[in-house]
Amino acid sequence: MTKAKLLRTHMTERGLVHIMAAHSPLSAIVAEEAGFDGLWASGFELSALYGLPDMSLISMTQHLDMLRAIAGRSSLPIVADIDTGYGNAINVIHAVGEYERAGASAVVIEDKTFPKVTSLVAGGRQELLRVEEFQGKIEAAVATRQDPDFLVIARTEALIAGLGEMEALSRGQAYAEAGADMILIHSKKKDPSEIESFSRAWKGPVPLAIVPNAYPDLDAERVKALGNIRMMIYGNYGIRAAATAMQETFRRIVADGGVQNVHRDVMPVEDIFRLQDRGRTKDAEKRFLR
Ligand code: SPV
Ligand code: MG
Repeated sequence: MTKAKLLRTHMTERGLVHIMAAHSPLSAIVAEEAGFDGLWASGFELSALYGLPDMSLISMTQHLDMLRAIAGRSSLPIVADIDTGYGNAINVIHAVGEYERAGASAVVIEDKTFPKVTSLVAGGRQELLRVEEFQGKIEAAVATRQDPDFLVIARTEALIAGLGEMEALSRGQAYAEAGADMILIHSKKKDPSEIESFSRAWKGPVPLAIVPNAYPDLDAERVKALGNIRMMIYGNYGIRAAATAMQETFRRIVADGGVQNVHRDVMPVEDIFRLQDRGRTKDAEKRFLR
């Protein structure tokens, strides 16, 4: 069974899948060990890793390199965040081919203009494409995939752009008609009311995906009660957790004048060896180094 088929099966059987953001193979391995159903190859996380804002500054090649490296070290299905698809429908055709070959099981394409501005930043410039143009991009993605189980997920930023629920619903419907397998509805409201209202009003033919970054109170139990959300993406928690841990540890080392205290609170290096799959190279050394 392909990973894409597995992801679809899990959504059907479990009702809801939990997808963790990753910005590196190490974060992906940690997510897999924690028990997530899949990985989100996040544009925000990779941008932050480079110390850059999430504004189409990271190239497709950089993102693909990350995804390929993750696919080589994790057995989880990967949902690729390809932003706007790197341009028009022609760019989408190229991107979908590359991402599927690199090991992605799904792509999420958002209906903003290229270059985009990250969704959650206050006062961000949020411009949406014409519906017909974005439908063309979805149709191009669907026509390009090789594996029929590879998911094409259309993300509408209508709520992010302040265009209201009616616009978000009609865009979602139009994208489903263009062949999207799911609609990702995003919101930057600090409470889940917009998402709950959209989800109740959604009568489209495909299920929904959400990214509860701005509205953390919407947990899995509440999501399941809404009925039509099948995917929860924890969009920036990998990089935020990593940055929190590094900030605290680095400050303590400076304050303490050494690592004499923090060493007890960070992962032992033996655990890093395990995450690096050191055992495999050890075996290979024994077998092949003469
Ligand atoms: C990402 O993780 O890159 C996302 C989610 O797209 S968000 O940053 O909340 O828009
Ligand atoms: Mg993104």
